[in-house]
Amino acid sequence: MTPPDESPIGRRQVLLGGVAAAIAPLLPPPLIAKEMQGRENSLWYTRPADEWVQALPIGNGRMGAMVFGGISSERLQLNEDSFFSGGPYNPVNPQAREALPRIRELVFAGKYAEAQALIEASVMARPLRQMSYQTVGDLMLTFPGLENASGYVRELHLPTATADTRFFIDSSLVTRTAFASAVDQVIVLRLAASAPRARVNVSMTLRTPQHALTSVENGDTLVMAGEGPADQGIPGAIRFEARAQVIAKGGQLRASGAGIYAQDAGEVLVLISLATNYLGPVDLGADPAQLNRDRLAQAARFDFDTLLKRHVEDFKPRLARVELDLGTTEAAALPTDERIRRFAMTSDPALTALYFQYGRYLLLSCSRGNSQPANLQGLWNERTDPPWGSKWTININTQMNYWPAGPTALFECVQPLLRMTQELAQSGSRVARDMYGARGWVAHHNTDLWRAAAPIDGAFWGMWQMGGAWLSLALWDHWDYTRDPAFLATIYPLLKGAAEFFVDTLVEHPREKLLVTNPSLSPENSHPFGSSICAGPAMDSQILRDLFSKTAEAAKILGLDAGFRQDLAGVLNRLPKDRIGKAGQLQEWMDDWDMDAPEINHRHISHLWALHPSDQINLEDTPALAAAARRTLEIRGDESTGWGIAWRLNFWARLGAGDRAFHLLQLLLSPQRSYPNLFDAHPPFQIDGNFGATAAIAEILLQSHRGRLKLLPALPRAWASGSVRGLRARGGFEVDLAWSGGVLTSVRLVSHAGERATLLYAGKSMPTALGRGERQSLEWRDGSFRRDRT
Ligand code: FUC
Repeated sequence: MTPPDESPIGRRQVLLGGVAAAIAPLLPPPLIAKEMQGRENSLWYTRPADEWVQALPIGNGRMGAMVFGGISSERLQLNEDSFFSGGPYNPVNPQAREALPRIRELVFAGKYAEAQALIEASVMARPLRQMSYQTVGDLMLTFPGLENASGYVRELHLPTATADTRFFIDSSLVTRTAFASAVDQVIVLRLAASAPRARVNVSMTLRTPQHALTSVENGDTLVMAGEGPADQGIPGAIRFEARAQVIAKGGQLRASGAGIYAQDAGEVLVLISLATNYLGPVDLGADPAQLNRDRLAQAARFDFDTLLKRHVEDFKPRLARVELDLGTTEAAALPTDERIRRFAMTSDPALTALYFQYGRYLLLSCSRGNSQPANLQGLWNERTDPPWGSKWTININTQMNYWPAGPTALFECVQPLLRMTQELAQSGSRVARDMYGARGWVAHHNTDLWRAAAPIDGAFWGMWQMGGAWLSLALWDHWDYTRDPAFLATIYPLLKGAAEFFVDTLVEHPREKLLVTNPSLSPENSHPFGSSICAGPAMDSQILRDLFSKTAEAAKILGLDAGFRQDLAGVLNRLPKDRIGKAGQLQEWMDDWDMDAPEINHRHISHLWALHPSDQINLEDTPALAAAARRTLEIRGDESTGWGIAWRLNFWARLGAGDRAFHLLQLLLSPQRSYPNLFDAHPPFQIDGNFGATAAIAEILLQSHRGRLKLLPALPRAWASGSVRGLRARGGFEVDLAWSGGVLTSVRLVSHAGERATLLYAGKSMPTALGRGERQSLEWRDGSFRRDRT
């Protein structure tokens, strides 16, 4: 699988050396295949990007760029993830507290539309909408005289996280390489050309739709400084700066107006730094110009090769923690956009493996260190008014973004999610106190850079209190993969505060005498009575079951809060259980309304939360509920938005239905649902589908719950033979699997936490009791697990 020399330069020489490369566009597909060997881990194309969703994303967690790969012009669309509209604000609606008792009465009396109207009038956040993520702008380059290119290829090589553009002008090879370095905190762009021309002529400018000024400093640095926009009546408080330093080997640099022109340079290196004044939700004390100056001064000490080497050494081992081989076919030799077009009609298992690694690449590129967590578009957004504000929707989307982190060993990506949840717990405690008169903290269905936590958009969507609870459980799940005691101690206050809010606000259902949320809703779905507003939807009780039990478990492990554990046990017993309705389905609401709901194929399937991401419903322990979940999935249908399909994929994997999961993968990996750059289309673009499907591919191969490690639990027939190395299982396990002819052949296990587990495959089980750091290899032969003979 590994090409001889993985540096972009080395691969370029292998791939494009000689005359064959120059005539690559003229070659028939089999010869192109030969030409493209070593591209297994690349997205690549034979044309520049015309549109944003064809451009290739690079990112270092905090800064990102979309690389268009043009010939006579190039565009790098730039993002910095703390650039949002507005500024610090408090969205609390103080009327809520007084209105809530009446709203609860209306809900229990079945007057849902009236309840919704009262929520609209007295509970919704002020302002009603949140702030949105902004583009910084573009670095624009024009190359006079570059015409009649041949042998054009642009490529995103995942292991090295580099975007390369290469083509010939006459017999001179023009190369452009871009990457976003996390170690050196700069975006690097190198422009070069080989003999006989071997000269680079380029003019460069920065442009933006924002309110900003552009200038040139020292004759070699483009500077663009400005302010973020006001939004919903909240003044713009972000100050941002983009700085691009041009370092030319030979030739001349000339500045004119707000542009820099490099003439007859042997090579041009552009170092880009982006920064804002944002330090935290209420701290705007950073100096973006100083940050940029310092970072550029640091980075400019290194030449291109050193910057690249430092970047690759940082990125490559992280991506390499997991390897997936699902086999390869001729289709793998085609450009990526062509493979997407054919995926449903041809066998191309390698595209699934590429999609999987791309999902991991994207998460590593948009969520690391001090960055913001992956937002609705990860890190990449070219607009000032992106769909849904490109913020954090926490009734599924943000949590889905982090589903691959545990199973595919991207632990560092969780750090920004932890920080956001900690900040939300602060702002959410004000919402809990001032709107509900409750302890703890609460966040509704969205948040933004300012960590707004009150209900937004309208009662129909926003009146749902489980966002913070679900985020806390996502962090618990991360602990479950790593079993790091320090991490558990860090997240315990979040779990506890989330649980306290519900201990204080759950109310007794007058008919059922059970404790329920009220007012609430089953995310974004209307019940038959003209509203989404209800009491105790199934999802809420499911989330609360996990929240209370995991909080109690964490307290027990940490030896804390014995009294609170008692309180939790008391409320846990009084939550409504999951119910099976008249169509054999799992009920979405306390009453059996599902079959009369107006949108029976709704994209959200919130009440299957217990099946995934939770394990409350599973094939082994709750077969009747699992059958009801299956019935619900049949009724809802397969067609949905990108993330809707990705969630369905995970559900079917949990139900052990590999071929059905594969069918959903075919729906997702089609031109309707995946753009040429493999971004998930939820028109326009939303990254959760990428991440949800990446997690589902892992889920098809390995599931881990309650000490059970299920090997190949949902293997589709289309993946007859293959192997995976480095997947993670809950309990701190690392798992390698190989299979052939649809049957497991071997499993290797490393225990990082010394937990016990039982391996399950084809109806057989095998207990393991490895100590911390111990390994075990087993073969599967003649229908049984056997000790490896090697
Ligand atoms: C939820 C979904 C929409 C979209 C938005 C960002 O509201 O229902 O489909 O994903 O989040």
